[in-house]
Amino acid sequence: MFKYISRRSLFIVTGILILSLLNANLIFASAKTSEKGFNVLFIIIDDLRSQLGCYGQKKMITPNIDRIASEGVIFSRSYCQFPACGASRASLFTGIRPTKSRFVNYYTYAEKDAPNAVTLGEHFRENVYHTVANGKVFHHNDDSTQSWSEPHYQPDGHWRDYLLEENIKLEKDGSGPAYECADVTDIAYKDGRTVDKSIEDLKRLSKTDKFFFLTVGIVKPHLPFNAPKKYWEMYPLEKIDLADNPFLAKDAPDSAFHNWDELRGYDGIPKKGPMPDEKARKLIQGYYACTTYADAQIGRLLDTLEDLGIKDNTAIVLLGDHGWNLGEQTLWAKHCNFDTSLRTPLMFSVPGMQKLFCAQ
Ligand SMILES: [Ca+2]
Repeated sequence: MFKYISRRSLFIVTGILILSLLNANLIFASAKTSEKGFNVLFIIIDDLRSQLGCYGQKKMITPNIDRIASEGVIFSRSYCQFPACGASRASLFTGIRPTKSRFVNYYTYAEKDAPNAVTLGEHFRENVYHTVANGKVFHHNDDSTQSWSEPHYQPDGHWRDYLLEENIKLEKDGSGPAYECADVTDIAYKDGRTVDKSIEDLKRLSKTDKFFFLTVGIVKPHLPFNAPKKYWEMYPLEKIDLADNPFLAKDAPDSAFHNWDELRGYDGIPKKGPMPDEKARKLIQGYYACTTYADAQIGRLLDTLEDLGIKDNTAIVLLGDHGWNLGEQTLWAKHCNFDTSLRTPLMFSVPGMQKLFCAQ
């Protein structure tokens, strides 16, 4: 049985991870031959809600994330510091809070807003770890590159990653759709290739004499909700439930709400007014499909740890950068201070960690 631990903020992730390693005298392990050390596989997922089986909800199919949770510690109330990619990640990886002038939007560069901060990756690198970043880790690939022992890997292709010709044309003409269902393999989309690269890294790094800190940034379920057809088919449209609170929160100020501009810009989305129910249902289906696609990629990483025989000396951390609204409080996207936007999963699976965090 996994344990639930409540925490109020993702801000503490950096501190918890580093302190737990220090407490176990792991940071100072000089080489992989030390019995006290272990590798770290750090998985960060874009825009991931806490609507997972391991959080007691059954709407999305995520057996691999649930697998990590079942073997470790799950944080039942973890919240991001800022509900947008760049600012949240900059705060997370520097361990520094946002202010009115620091870490203020999705486009934040950690190294510009906090030039003297030691990043999490940098700290590992300075303490005998080999550090690697694949996919979306910081919001910008060229942010805080001193964190990594080798160049940051990003798969080729446009970030919106359409595969269907009609959608590529729409994107060239202005803006593509908010979702895509293509009958393709997992590696046709970028996250599959990020994980391919990460699997090769695991094979390579498992043979070296240094521990590794491997960060893998999975972009889905970020918009647009593009995923292979087989994941869409796991969620029949007629069984998709709409949000049960699609109304303004009582007594909340106007500033609590926004016009979900991130989503409005996509083809086929109304430019103003509420989301039609059928479109809402399709978007929720797409978000779920993308989450299960992301989960399947994580499963490939977990299987590789087992195949290589390094699971027992590898700590796994999984978290999202913030949540996402699927029609709750009239809202879509993030960028608000409601629970659905600020809350995001956080879990650790570390050899021996239950002794560190949980009193049985
Ligand atoms: Ca994000």
